[in-house]
Amino acid sequence: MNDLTAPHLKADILRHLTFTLGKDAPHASRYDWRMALSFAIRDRIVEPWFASTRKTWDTGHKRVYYLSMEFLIGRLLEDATINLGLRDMAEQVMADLGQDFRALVEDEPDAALGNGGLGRLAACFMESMATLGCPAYGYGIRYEHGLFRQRFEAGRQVETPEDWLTQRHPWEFERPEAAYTIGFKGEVVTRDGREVWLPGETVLAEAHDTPVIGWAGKWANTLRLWAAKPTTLFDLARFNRGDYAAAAEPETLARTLSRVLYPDDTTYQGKELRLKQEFFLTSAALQDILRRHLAGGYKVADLAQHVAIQMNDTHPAIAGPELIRLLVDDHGMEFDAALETARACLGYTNHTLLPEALERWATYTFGSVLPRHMQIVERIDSWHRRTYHPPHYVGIVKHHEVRMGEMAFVMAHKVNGVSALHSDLVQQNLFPELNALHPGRIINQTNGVTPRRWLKMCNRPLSALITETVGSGWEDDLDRLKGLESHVGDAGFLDGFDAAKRANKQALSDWIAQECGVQVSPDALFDVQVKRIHEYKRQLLNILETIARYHDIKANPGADWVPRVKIFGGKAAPGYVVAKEIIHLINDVAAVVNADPEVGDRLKVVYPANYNVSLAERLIPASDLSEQISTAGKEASGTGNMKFMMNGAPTIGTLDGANVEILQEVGAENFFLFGLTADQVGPRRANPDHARDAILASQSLQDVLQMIAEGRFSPDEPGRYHQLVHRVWHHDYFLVASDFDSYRSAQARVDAAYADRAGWLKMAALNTARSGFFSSDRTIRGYMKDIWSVASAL
Ligand code: GPQ
Repeated sequence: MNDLTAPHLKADILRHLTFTLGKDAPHASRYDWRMALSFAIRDRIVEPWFASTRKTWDTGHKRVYYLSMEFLIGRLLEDATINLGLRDMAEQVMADLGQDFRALVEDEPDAALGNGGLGRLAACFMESMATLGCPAYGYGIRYEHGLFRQRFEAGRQVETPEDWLTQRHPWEFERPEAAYTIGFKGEVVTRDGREVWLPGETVLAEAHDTPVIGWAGKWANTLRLWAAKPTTLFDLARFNRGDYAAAAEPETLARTLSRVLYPDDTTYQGKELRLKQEFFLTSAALQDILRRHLAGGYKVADLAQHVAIQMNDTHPAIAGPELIRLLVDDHGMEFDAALETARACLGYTNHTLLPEALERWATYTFGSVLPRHMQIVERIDSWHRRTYHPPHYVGIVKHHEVRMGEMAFVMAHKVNGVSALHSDLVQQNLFPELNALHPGRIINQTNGVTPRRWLKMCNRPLSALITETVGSGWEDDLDRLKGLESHVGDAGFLDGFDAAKRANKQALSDWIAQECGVQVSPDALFDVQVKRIHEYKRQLLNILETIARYHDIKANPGADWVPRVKIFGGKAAPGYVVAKEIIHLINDVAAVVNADPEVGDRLKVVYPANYNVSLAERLIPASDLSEQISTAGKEASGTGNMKFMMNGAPTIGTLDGANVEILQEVGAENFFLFGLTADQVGPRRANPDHARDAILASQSLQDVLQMIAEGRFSPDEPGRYHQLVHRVWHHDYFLVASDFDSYRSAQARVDAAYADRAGWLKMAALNTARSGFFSSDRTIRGYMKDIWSVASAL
C-alpha cells in the first residue's frame, strides 16, 4: 500500500534529493526541490497505476484509446497532489524543509502540447476517465516545442519557441522497448495477389508514458506520447568522409516529426509535414493497440469487443484506412471484414463547423506520402457508394482531394458534436447528406471540464466554502453543488462567497501590478475574455465596447461609473494577420486608457502576455464576468465558459455553443444574453449593407470607429488601423457591427447588476451552484455509454 504519512513523504523527498538529484539540502536549488517533491509524489502514483493496469489485463476489460494531436495538460505537480489527497501535506512538509510549495508549483513548466479548447478537453477527459475507472490510453505526440511563447513588443505579438523539455520532465517514463516503425512514401507492389507497401522512408516512434491519476487516487491511466527517432543510425561512413550534414540526415528527418506543434487551430494549410505527423501518431497508436490486443490472447476479428478508439477531430482520421491496412496487409483479414471491424472500433468527435478547419489533402500529396492508404481510401469510398448510394457530390475523394471529415464520418460507428446546438448544426449543415444516409450516427456529447483542476485546485477559497456548506464529495459528484442553492439567500454564505472572490481578486491585482505594471482595484468588476484570438470569437467586439466606455467616461467623468477592469488573454496563430492586428489594437487601447488620469479606476485594460493553462488557473477564479461573445453558430462548444461558471462568474454571451446549455442551467435572470441567434445570422449576412446599416444606426459605434480611424490609440502612426476599420464597414463577416448595440446594452445591464451587491453575489453563487452539469465526468459517462460501450472497472 501507499504510505501516505507526512514523515514518509518527507523522507522520500530527502531520499530523492540525495539519490536522484545528487544534492544535499543546503545546496539544493528550487529546481532540485521541485524535482525531489515531484518524484516523491510520482512514486505514490505508480502503485495505483500498476494496480489499474493489472486489473484491466486480469479482467479482460475493454480499453478506450483517445487519439489526439493535442493534449494541453499544463502543470502536473499540484494536480497530482490534489488527486492523491496530499496537497496540504505536501505544502506542510515543504514548509518544514524551508520551501514554499507555491513557488515550487510555479517553477514547473506549463506543458502546452496543444493550442486551445480541443487540447485542453483531451486533458480533462484523461483526468475524468481516470476518475471514473475507465481503462484508457491517451495517444499523442511528444512535441519538443509546444505552443509558442507569446511576448508583446510595442503592443505587437512576437512568438518565441517554448522549450518545456529542456529541463527534465519528471512525470514521464521513457519506454525504449515500445517502439514501432512508421513508413512514408515509397511504392505499392503486388506479391502473390496481395498488395505490399514498400515505404521509401521510415522513422521509429518511441513511447513516453505519463501516468494520469484520477480523483482520490483510485485509478490511473496512461498518456502515451510518441517521440520520433531515426531508424537508420547516424551514417558513420559519410561522417568519416567529412560529409557531416549528410551523416546526420536520418536523424534530422526523424526529429522534425515530433519537433513542433502546429500553432494553428483555425485555417488549415495542406502541409505535408502535418500529414506525416498525423500518420505518425495514428500508426504508432494502432500498432500498439493491436499488439496489446494480441498479447491478451484475443483474435484480431474480436478487436471491437475489446477496443474503442476515439478520433479527436479529423486530425487522426487516417486511423480508418490505417487500421484496415494493418488488419488486411499485416494480419491477413479480408477487406470487407477489416472495414467492419475498424468501423466498430472507431468514433469521431467533430469540434468545429468552420469549413476552413476541416482537413482536406490534395490526392497528389496524400498519394505520395501514403500510397497504400490512397488505394484503401478509394476502396472505402467505392464501398460506401455501392452500399449506400450517396448523391454524386458526396464522397471521400472529390475534386482531387481527400476529405478527412467525410472519411472520419464514414469510418466511424458514432459521430458526435460537442454541444447540443453544435450537434444539431453538424446534422443539418455540415453533414446533411451523410446524416440522411446514416440516421442516428450523429449524436451529442456536450463538453465538460474537470472540477478537480478547474475548481478544487485553482480556487481554494471557494472550494473551502463549498465543502463547509455542502460537505465533501462534490469533487466527483458535481451535481452536489446544487446544495448551495438553498444558501444563496443567507447573508453569512454570501459574505463567505464575497470573501473568496475578493481574496482571488486581490491576489490577481497583486500579480497584475507586478507582471503588467498596472494598478487595478479589486473593487472593480473584473471582466475577462481569455481564449485564442480569432475573428469569430470577437475580441474586436469587446475592445470596441471598451472604447465606447472610454469615450463615455471622457464625456461624462462625473457620472456614477461602475469601475471595470477589462482583461484579455490569448494568442493569435502566427500567420493570422487580422488576429494580430486585434492584439495590437487591444494593447494600444490599454496604453492610452491606463495612462489617462481622467479615467482612473473607472476603466483599466490589461492584457498579460502568454495566456496558457497556468494563467487561466489564476484568472478564472478572480473573474466577475465571463465573455463568451462569438458570432452565433461559430463556437462549437467552448469550455472556458464552463470554467468561469463553476468559479462564480456570470456570462455575457450569445446563444452559441454550450452557452445555450449554460443559460438553460443557470436561468435567464443569471445570464447576460445578447446578439443575433444562429438562425438570424444567415439572413442578416444576406443583406449586403448589414454592417453599414448597423454603424449608421449607432452613434456610439460611429464614434468608436472614428476614434480608431483618427489614430487616437496610435498617435505615432495614425493610419495603423485604417484597414481594420475598413473591414468593420465593408467585410464584417462575423457581424461585429450588427451585434454592437445589443452587446452594449447587455454590458449596461451588467453594470446595473454589479452595483446591487447582494443581487450580484447571489447571481454569482447560483452560477457555481448550477454548474454541476459541466463536469467532464458527466461527459465521459456519456461517451462510455453511447459510443464506447465500456463500463467502469472500479
Ligand atoms: N477547437 Cl477543430 C479547437 O480548440 N481546436 C480545433 O482545431 C478545433 C476546435 C475547439 C472549439 O473551437 C471549441 O468551441 C470547443 O469547445 C473545443 O474545441 C473542444 O470541443
